[in-house]
Amino acid sequence: MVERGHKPGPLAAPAAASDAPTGAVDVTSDRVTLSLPSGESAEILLYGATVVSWKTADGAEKLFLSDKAVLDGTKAVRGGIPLVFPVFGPPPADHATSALPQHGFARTSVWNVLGSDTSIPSSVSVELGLSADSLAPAARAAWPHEFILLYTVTLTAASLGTKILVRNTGAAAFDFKLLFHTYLRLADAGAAAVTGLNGVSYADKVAGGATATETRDEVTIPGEVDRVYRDVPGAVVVKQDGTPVYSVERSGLPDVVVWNPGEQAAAKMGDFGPADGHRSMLCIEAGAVAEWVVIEPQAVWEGGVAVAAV
Ligand code: TA6
Repeated sequence: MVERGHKPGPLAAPAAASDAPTGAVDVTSDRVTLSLPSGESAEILLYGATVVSWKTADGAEKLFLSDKAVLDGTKAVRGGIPLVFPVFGPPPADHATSALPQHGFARTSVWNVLGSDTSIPSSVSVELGLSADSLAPAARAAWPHEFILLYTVTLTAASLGTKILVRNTGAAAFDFKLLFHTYLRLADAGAAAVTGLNGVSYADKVAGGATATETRDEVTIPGEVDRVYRDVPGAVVVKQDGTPVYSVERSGLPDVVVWNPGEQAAAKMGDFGPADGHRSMLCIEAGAVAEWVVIEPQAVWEGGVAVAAV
């Protein structure tokens, strides 16, 4: 079982292989900060294991965080990288997740710091854990499965990696969906495009879930977009004004959700700001969401994504 450490202390860094300066991991009561000697940093709240900041060496913030985001642990964070598990979207009434809130409990549970790695200068990582016995009673009652989630966030000079391992520690199989709900920061979503989706079938949630096949090399964001692309074959690249700015590479995660609320849906969210914030973000969400993943007792499942700022 993953121990619940209410007040994690500083973590001992393993000895460096050379005298080169290594990255640092700073743990406080509510968050973990990763930083590299070259200037990059990332911040992860223990609430939801939500990555709320990722900065490149020049100090540029790469994630969108709403200026109305609630960060006190009373509501899922609007922005950064919320973790969606074990259900994506509103739970189906006829599924074992039916009593859970939209997108499940991972993003609203308090995670534990399990360890960190600063052994090489060019990379720093932290591992967070969540298990059935550390869930809030309401979530435990709503979804009574035995599990462990191990979540590793890795910062390098060029990328932010997020990798998750799910282990079924119980005696019965269960099924789940999982997704990294990554809010990328953009200069102007209206002049952005997403490549890597041509020929891929998708469900269009704005059109009531209608399915179709993408025919464009460059998917643009003229307003509200909410599409679940299924079995995306390779990397997805986000362009700003024709220039690639992010490359998203996945392993073990077949699907990609492209979401921007547009002006009207953004205005309906009490925690979304500023008013024109939808223009500064685009969610490119890597996940396993088109189908339920079945995990047998004691089995392990892994998925990960690396976002490179290019
Ligand atoms: O992943 C896209 C999506 O499921 C959208 O349909 C949208 O409503 C969004 O997530 C945000 O969900 P939230 O529960 O965070 O308001």
